Amino acid sequence: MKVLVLGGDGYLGWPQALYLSNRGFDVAVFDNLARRQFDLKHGFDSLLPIATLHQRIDRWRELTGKTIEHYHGDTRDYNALAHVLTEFQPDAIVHFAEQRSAPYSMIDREHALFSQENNVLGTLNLLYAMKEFTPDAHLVKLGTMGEYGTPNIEIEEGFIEIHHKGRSDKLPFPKQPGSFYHLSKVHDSNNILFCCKIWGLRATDLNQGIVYGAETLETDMDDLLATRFDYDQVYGTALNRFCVQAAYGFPLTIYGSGGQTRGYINVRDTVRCIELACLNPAKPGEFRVFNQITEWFSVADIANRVQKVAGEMGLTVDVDHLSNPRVESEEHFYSVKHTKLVELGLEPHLLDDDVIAGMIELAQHHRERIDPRLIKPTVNWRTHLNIVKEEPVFTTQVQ
Ligand code: NAD
Ligand code: USQ
Repeated sequence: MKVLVLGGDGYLGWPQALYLSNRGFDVAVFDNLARRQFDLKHGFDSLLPIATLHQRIDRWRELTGKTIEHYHGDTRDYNALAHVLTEFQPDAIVHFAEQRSAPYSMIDREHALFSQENNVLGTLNLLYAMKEFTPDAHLVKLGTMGEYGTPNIEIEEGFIEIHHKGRSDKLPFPKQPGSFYHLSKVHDSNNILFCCKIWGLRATDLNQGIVYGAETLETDMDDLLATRFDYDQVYGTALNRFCVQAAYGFPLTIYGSGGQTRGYINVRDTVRCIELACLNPAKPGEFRVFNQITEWFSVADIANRVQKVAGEMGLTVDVDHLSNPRVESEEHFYSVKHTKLVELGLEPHLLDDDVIAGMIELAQHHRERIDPRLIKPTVNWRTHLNIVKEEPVFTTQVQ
């Protein structure tokens, strides 16, 4: 099977490309390197040093004899998509290539516009390119659990049976996203569903939870194969950030009360989920949704567990409750149906103390690379609508 990984230089795209290549898939990656540009512009950096995409691919070939094709391009560039689809002729297209940070999308008007333009128009462009050049390919699209928000009922896997005034229908589950980034994923989902309906495209929308960890079988083979690991306030996600904070001795940054509950998944399970989606494609015209999480925790639960494990490792870690820079429920019901990937064969790696200890050890190993200026949140959900900015709402300095 030929799999094209869009966003194949990113945190998840790179280990995905390695994982599939290692299992005999014919893999190509497509990326515009925008994520690396963001770091260069703002002085951010991955905790783990990452090799260039060329170095990574060369090292993989030296170690395994396997080739990963590389295309430099932007999903908003129709010619670039036309080129890769006609030349590589993928059976499956795994689409990671989006601006994926909620805080980034809430910096100000320009960043909100960029997030939606990059994500929504890039994906719409891809849908047109698929229709024209590879109408039988299977789109495996990375969505997010945050599309659903935190409703006061169990979250179904994409669709919900509604009974209303004596009639019934199965409809897309209501969406209540919490940032312009999360909204971009909702818009993508609607566009993909529509294109499956009108053109007979086949698609799987993976509503993925927060990913943690940096190590897979393949990335562990060599330092040059490492994937990025973000801990900063814009791209770093909760558990990854807390492990780095613990290793550095920074108080764990809980936003608000910490009752915010989210679905989580280990990066080792992410790569398997996507393999399962590729191996079991949607039918022509079908739009499927899988909830790609393995368990859920509140932010406070996660912080307490990191504090406990760090304590057992001899580290003294405080927990801080910061004024919440986001607008979100801090106490709410949360329950998610997530059986479809398990039915296809997923055997989850759940979060245990050894996993947390391993992440803290990784951060300790790279402690000299941790920049404490990048940890405190400075993007605030409430200030992005200021038309006249009296002071920058985004700065990499700790306030
Ligand atoms: P990432 O930022 O590390 O990787 C995204 C990659 O896509 C980057 O290499 C970037 O350069 C590239 N890219 C962005 N826009 C592009 C464009 N227009 N054209 C070509 N390339 C482009 O992000 P990630 O953490 O690997 O996330 C990958 C996907 O998974 C995203 O769609 C994200 O929304 C989704 N997701 C991530 C998480 C998580 O916890 N990391 C959780 C749920 C869903
Ligand atoms: N949070 C803290 N302290 C921190 C960082 C985050 O309390 O230092 C809280 C946030 O307020 C939020 C929760 O932790 O309530 C999750 O935040 P996050 O930054 O870990 O994750 P989020 O912004 O939701 O985004 C991440 C990825 C995104 C993906 C999403 C999956 O960046 O690409 O779509 O997780 S989900 O959350 O299921 O929508």
